Amino acid sequence: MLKLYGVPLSQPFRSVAWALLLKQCPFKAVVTVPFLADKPFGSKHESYKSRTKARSDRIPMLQDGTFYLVESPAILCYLCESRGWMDLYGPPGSQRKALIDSYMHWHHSGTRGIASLVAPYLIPGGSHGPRDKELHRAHQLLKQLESGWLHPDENYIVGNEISIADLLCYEELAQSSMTGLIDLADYPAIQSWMQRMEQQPFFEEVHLGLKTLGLLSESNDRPLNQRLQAATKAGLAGLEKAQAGFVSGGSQSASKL
Ligand SMILES: N[C@@H](CCC(=O)N[C@@H](CS)C(=O)NCC(=O)O)C(=O)O
Repeated sequence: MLKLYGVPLSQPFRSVAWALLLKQCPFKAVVTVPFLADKPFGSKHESYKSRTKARSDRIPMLQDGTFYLVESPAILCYLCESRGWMDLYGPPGSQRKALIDSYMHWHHSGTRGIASLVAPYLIPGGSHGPRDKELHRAHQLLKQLESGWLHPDENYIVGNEISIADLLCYEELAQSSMTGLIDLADYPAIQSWMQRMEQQPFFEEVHLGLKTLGLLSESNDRPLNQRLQAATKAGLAGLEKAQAGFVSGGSQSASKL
């Protein structure tokens, strides 16, 4: 069975997990907590790092047999190509695939930048004060999504079918909007597209962790580390619940959406 290392509160981890669920491809989520390098279990300890062969110590990481892969877009491309999930990507040489690739190259320096609003809450010792510079940058990026990547004639980032580009993009926006750190009221195209994403199978299960975490924009009596732990637990339960109905051994059979 495939293994996916990471935590459900990580945006790129959720993108990959959602793709696996959409395709009813069984996987085991292996809790690997970023920023906890000194913890021997369930964190980025030496055994995790040795598996990445020092290419990167970030999560998510996919394990497929003895093969290990980091970087969520590369993981998603690998899964689509190795399992024949061409509806989520696009046949080699196709313009659909080229446009999805185009978004994914932009994603790292684009939408991913919005994560800087949430990161301080998830990093031990991070400061939670106003983040005007990050907010300004986030709105610049949102404008590029609103009037650029989200084409008015298309339901998704590329065409009228969901792709791995949408999964990557959605998770970055969900991280900030579901925690109340950004207001999307001025972005109608983004809002409509997000609503379409929220109609996709397994939306609830994939976002149980984020929903359990709740608003970061408001004060909360519960210590943040307790909330993060509860959210991680709920997120993992969501992924298990989603897989409970899978037919065993269905990893290679690409179910169509
Ligand atoms: N470009 C990578 C980004 C991965 C990433 O930033 N992961 C974060 C958690 S969401 C992480 O591992 N941070 C810990 C660190 O940088 O040490 C991807 O798309 O997979």
